[in-house]
Amino acid sequence: MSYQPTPDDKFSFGLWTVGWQGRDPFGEATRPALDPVEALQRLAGLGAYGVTFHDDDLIPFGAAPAEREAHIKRFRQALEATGLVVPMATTNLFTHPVFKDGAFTANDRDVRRYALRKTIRNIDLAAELGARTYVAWGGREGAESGAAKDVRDALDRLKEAFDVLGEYVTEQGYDLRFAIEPKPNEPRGDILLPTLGHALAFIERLERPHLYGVNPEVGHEQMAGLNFPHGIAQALWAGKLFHIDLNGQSGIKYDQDLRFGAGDLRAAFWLVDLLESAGYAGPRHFDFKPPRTEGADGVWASAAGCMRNYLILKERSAAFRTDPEVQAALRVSRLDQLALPTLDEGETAADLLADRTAFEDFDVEAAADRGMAFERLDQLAMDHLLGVRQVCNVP
Ligand code: 3MF
Ligand code: MG
Ligand code: MG
Repeated sequence: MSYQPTPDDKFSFGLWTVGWQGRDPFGEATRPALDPVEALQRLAGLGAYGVTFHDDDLIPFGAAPAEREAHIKRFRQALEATGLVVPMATTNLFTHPVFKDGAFTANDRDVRRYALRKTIRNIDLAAELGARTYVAWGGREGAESGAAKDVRDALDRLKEAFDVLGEYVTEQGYDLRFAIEPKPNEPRGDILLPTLGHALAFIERLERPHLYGVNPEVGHEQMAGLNFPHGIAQALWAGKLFHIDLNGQSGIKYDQDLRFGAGDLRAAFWLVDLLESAGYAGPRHFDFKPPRTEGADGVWASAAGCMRNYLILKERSAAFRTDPEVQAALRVSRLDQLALPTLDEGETAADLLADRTAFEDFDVEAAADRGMAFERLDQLAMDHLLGVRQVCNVP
C-alpha cells in the first residue's frame, strides 16, 4: 500500500493549521505568512479534498467590503482550480482583544451582539461556499477566577446565541448544521463546555437540538485526561459526531496540536478503528500545528504525515479486524455477548425476577472465576499496530 491519499479519503485541513506562523506565548513567528491560495494548491497536491477556515483566516479582520469581496473571489477561483471543497467554516471569536472576556458569553452585552453579527456574516459566506457544517469553538468563553463569570447566566447566553443562530439558518433555508467544539482550558483558565459530555448535555437544552452536534478534537479531550475514542463512541452513539478535529497530544499538558499519529499512538489506532468500523462518513479534518522549528518544507511534511498516519492506521485496523485469530480472541473475550440485549425480546422485569437461573441458581463464584482474556486480545492489537503480524485480507 502506498498510503497516498486521494480525495475519496476526505482529508481536510484548516487554513490556520498549515498557515500557522509559529507565534507562541514565548516567541515570535518563525515562518512568513502563507497565502491561502498557495495553501490550497499545496494541499490539493498532497491529496486532500477539503479546506476549512475562520473568517479572519481568509479575510483580514476589519477589511473594507471591496477588499473582502476580492479575497473571497480569489479564494473561489483557487477552489475551482484545485477542485478542493469547503466542508466546514467557523468564526474567529478569540484573537481580537474585543473578545478577551469571550464572545457569546462576554459580560459586555454589546460584545455579545457584535459576536453574533460577526458569526452570521460568516455563516452567509459558509453557505455560499457550500459548507454543510459550521463549527463553534468557544475559546474565550470562560474565566480565570470564580466571581468573574456567573456560569449559569453564561450558559443562558450561550443557549440564546445558539438558538438565534439556529433560527437564522432555518429561516434562510441553509443546509448547515452546527458542531460545538469542546476544550477544557487554553486560552482561558477554564472554558465553558470543557468536554464532549458537557457539550452533548448542553445541546439537548437548545430549541432545535437536531441542528447541533459536536466537533471533538483529539488533544482537547486528552488535555482533560479523557479517553478520546470512548468520547467519540458516545458521540456516534448519540448521532452527534458531525465533524472531527484530528491531531496529536502527549498527555495532560498544554495544547500541543501535534500532527495526527504523534502523541498517544494507541489512542489514534483505536480512534481510526472506531471511525472506520462505525462507517463515519464525515471529513477527516486535521487541526494541528506544524511545530515552529519547521520551515516551509517541514510544514508540508507535517501535513502529509497527518494523512499518511491515518491511512497506515486504517490499514492496521483492517488487518486487525479481519485476522481470524483476532476474531476468535474477540469471541473468547465475549464481545459477541455484549452485543446481545440483556433481556430476551419481550421479557419484562417481572420475568427476570421469575428466572431462577439469573439469581437463585446463578453460580456467582464460577462466573467470577472466568478470565476475560483481554490481555491476549490487546497484544494482538499491539502486534498489528506495530506491524509485526502478517497483514492479511486487507481490502
Ligand atoms: C483551538 C482549536 C480551534 C478550533 C477552531 C474551530 C483554532 O484549540 O482547536 O482552532 O478548532 O477555532 O474549528
Ligand atoms: Mg485545538
Ligand atoms: Mg480544533
